[in-house]
Amino acid sequence: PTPPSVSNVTETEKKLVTCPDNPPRLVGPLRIEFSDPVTLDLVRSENQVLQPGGRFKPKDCIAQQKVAMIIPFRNRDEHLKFWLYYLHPILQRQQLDYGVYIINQDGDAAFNRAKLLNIGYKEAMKEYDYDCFVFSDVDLIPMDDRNIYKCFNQPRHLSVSMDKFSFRLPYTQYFGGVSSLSKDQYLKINGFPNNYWGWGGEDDDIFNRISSKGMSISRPDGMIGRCRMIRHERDKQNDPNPQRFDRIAHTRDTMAKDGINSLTYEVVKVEKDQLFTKITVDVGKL
Ligand code: UDH
Repeated sequence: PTPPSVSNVTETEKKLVTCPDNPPRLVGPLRIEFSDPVTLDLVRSENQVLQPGGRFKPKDCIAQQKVAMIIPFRNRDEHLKFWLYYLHPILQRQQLDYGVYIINQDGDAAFNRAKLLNIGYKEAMKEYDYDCFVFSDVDLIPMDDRNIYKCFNQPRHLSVSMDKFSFRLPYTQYFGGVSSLSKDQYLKINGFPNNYWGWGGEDDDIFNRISSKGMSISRPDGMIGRCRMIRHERDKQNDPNPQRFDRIAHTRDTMAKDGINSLTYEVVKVEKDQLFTKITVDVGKL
């Protein structure tokens, strides 16, 4: 007979098994609309299971993955409320062990989306042993909860059929909007570029990094991958970057020295809300 084991694990924890591939409480297609504004207090009251910083773990099984949701952000509070309102319940039904990180660019210099995503990776890793990273624009909401916000064998593009592109991929190599990379996949491409200031190109650079390392893009099917974008005008300090075409043409030469290995920034403030961790950062300027 085996001797009684000495451990701190409680009886209930011992019985937990890994969560299934098909989470049982998924509902499929969702009604997503943005006509009635939501408040953070409403979202907080509907998500009382969350731990400070927008953290969650399923209680009836052990999550397959520990996922950091990384959102590049500046001055989009209205969009963020909708994102939190829709995504928290979806991510819980998906039985993920997750945390939500809002990476807020301080100041009003040119916006730098990819650098904010790198910072999100770095800051999230300081907090928890995440093995998967979902990088999501703040204005994109999935229309089907079977589009699971986790990592796959290959880097995943999740926002494959957006309403603004008539529910089609704008081009085959498109990797913008919402994507996921495991820690290994992310490190294999040295993270993302830090020098795309203003709008555009950084997502194509990431695609180039992935394909140059011999990886391919995984995608959900077009129905499950439908999502809505909250309509908005172009932000201040996010005009199309005229250097983007030149930079994309040289990803293979630049990626080894520009990425997570060359990232520099200053943390200005860290705020822990029930719904998210908001990290305000100085990313420098062009
Ligand atoms: N973002 C911010 N604040 C900014 C700029 C960008 O939070 O000032 C973040 C946000 O998460 C956003 C993402 O970066 O979802 C991508 O930026 P974007 O929404 O500007 O890019 P997109 O391609 O839109 O979605 C481009 C402008 C379209 C103008 C259309 C006018 N009719």
